[in-house]
Amino acid sequence: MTSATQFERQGYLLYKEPLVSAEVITGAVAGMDQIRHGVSDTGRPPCASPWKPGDDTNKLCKIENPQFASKGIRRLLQQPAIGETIARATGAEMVQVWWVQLLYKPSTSSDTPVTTGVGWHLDWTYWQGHWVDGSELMTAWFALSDVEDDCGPMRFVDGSNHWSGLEGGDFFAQELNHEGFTVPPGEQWHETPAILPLGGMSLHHKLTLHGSGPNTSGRPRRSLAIHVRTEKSRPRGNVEGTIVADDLSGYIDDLELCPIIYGERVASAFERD
Ligand SMILES: O=C(O)CCC(=O)C(=O)O
Repeated sequence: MTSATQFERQGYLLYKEPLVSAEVITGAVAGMDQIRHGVSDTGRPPCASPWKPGDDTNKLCKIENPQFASKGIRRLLQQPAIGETIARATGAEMVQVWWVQLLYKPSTSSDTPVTTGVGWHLDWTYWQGHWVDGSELMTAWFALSDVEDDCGPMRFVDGSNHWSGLEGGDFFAQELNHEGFTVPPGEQWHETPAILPLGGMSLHHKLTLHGSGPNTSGRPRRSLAIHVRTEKSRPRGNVEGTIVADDLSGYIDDLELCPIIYGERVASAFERD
């Protein structure tokens, strides 16, 4: 089965071999640490974020668009292997990064209340106000630490990208409880944890249900969620009524911050609806 067929069927793929050099990874990890301490080496801060330097270090640290503030993270995003891998999985002619989230999940003790979980959700819930319906959008989740089963890996629900009518879900929910979701007749809820080495990557579809539990490994779980699109996507012109504060498709004309990592710029994908 080709990677494209598998991605289409199950809604995610796991790449268990490091995709980029150790030097590039080290630079991105250093960038992540700087940003968590409020330091930028580009003269520009990241976007407004749920977690800011000085906030509780026991909570999930989620910082929006860290590549604005770190050359090391920008360098990682520009690695051709990432774009080529996504193009193989999707058949895309163009792959562009349009938003990035830095995710640092600290280790917590198993007997304290969970503050680092990510509730079941599908990304489209958060993106639909910013991209026209049918836009081809996905997330490459790049591991900046080894992610074992006790690190609170992301968990994907196999084939849920084909389940119609799924609604709700909450990234910030702390319980991985799926009672609120209706499994369609003939389907089963089967979860796969994204166990990855440092430098590995998962790729998931905008409609694939995913979430993650606490990290009890004694080591931080580090990653970048790199949100990408293909030429089969178009930004909406109007973000009124959306459920997130920032304009998620608002930076795509800045190719330094939102690099095209495979193929050439396709003009129609930049026309606002
Ligand atoms: O890192 C996690 O556990 C969840 C990340 C996520 O929801 C995403 O990358 O879309």
